[in-house]
Amino acid sequence: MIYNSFDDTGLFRVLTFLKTHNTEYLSGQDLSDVLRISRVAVWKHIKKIKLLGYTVESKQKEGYKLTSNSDLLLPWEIISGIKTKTLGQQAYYFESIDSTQNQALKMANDPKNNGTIIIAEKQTGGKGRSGRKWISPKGGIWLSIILHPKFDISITTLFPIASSLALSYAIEKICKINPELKWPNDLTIKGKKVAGMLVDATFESNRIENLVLGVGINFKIDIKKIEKVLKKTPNYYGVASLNKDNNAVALVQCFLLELEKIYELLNTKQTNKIITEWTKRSSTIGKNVEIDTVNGKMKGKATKIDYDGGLLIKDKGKITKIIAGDIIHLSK
Ligand code: BT5
Repeated sequence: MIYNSFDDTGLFRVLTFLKTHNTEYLSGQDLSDVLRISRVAVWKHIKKIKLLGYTVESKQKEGYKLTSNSDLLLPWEIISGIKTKTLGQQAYYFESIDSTQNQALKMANDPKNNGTIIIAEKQTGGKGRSGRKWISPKGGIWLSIILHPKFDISITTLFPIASSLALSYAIEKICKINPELKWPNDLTIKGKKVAGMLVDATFESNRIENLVLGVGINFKIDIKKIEKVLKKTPNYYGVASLNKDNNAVALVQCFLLELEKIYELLNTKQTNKIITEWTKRSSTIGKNVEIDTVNGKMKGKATKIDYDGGLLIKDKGKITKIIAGDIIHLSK
């Protein structure tokens, strides 16, 4: 099933009415009269609203009352009260999809979709970087964001780094956990991966036409189950989950707001702040690392990130800049 944040469906109208009258019981007949839908339709919508995780109490002869909200990242919940100007102002939610990234890529060119987000409860073909797989069961936050950026093509590689910083701000604020940032764009807790990012960019002559940012957050997932499946996969180094009684909607809203602020810094060329703040939270800088690049493996000490997010590695006095690749943290 697919839901969006803008169609005025019967289900949405019933839910909104229940929400705005949640101190009283509303009879099926009243709902049917006010919303001009049949009583059978009212009953069907209430059944679905319950399946979506809302608690609706029903009392014989009195009717229905909404007593608690859903934990799901439903599009109308995301956009309600969100403080962003563009990001997440339009949202789509899939109960199941192959990959939110694939879906977003299909929609990315349309100017109307700048800032649109695609969220899924679970993905059957979640994608990592370089053709790898991303395990995405129910309980995680799997989303893609479409962007039509103004910033220069030369800092495209800084964008995923900036996005991981935005997510760490949001996790700090909402979950009261301080994740670390592993180059290029992973978030970790105690050295294990709690979130990953993926960027697909489309270029037109010398400008970025659109970017699709895919974000996978292990919000409330069974770590052991996933670790078993992943043990032998490339770039695996353990799985962490936020696993607390946090509010997923609040986390996504906060992330979108932080991302919008950081995106504005990129658009106005204020990249120093991004680099400084990323470095403060980085578990990579200062470590001896091994890097797997397209040109083979190399070792060295990670000294800093450059203006475009490239990692500077020092080995026997020689500095090499790595733009893309996977790193393994060795000792300090
Ligand atoms: C990433 O790739 O970290 C990018 C992950 C992006 C996922 C989001 S979910 C929403 C959107 N739609 C998509 O289809 N994708 C994006 P990479 O750095 O290549 O890491 C992939 C590696 O991480 C795998 O080879 C596994 O070893 C490991 N892995 C897979 N699933 C994981 C999970 N849920 N938690 C931790 N590690 C995982």
